Amino acid sequence: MTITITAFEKSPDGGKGLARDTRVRWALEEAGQPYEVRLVSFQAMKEPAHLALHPFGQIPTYEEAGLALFESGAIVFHIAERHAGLLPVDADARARAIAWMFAALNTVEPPILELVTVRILEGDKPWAQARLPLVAARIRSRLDQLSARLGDAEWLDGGFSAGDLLMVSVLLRLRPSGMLNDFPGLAAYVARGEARPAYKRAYAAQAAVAEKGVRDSV
Ligand SMILES: N[C@@H](CCC(=O)N[C@@H](CS)C(=O)NCC(=O)O)C(=O)O
Repeated sequence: MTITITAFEKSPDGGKGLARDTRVRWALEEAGQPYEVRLVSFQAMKEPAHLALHPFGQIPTYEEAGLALFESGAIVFHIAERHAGLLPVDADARARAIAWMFAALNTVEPPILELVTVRILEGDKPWAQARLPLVAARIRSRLDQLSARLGDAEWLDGGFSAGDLLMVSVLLRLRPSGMLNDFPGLAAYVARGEARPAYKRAYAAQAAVAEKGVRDSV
């Protein structure tokens, strides 16, 4: 059954892997599942055909046989449920890994997204400079807590899981800010995620879209 996901035709990050199709690609690579990608423009994302797949007109989406999904967390969870390697078999360990998936998306990602919002979308507002340190402090607080929990462990709870996949994906969004450098344990954790062959394949695939875009435009 062919799996098709959607991704930006022209990612605003220029192929740095920060768009959320990368986490879905990564999960599919970890699970050893081939997939196809339909690239969509910003305009196409807001048109009825795409809105039928994604009510908020965003990427990524996931289609497989009669199933269509949106929300990167739900998609990664679906992949992890259907294929071995991303969730432990033991029921309690599996529940803890799922808790880390939610923690990544629900507790750690929101303040990181706020930083992106205040820097890029609200950067020209008169209050943006005053708001920045508040948002940064919220992120630091979360990173302190996460770093304390991770300690010297390789992954968040035993072996690598979908919880780590999402947490690393979320933390990667901080790279442009340089904030991760103040948390060497977390920086090393992120580097371990990036060193996984499945991540490298996912990263290369999304980067190739951006590179092709540049080649086609010259
Ligand atoms: N919570 C959603 C967020 C999806 C999202 O924000 N996608 C971005 C790309 S990473 C997007 O499509 N942005 C374009 C837009 O919102 O118009 C998820 O995790 O899938």
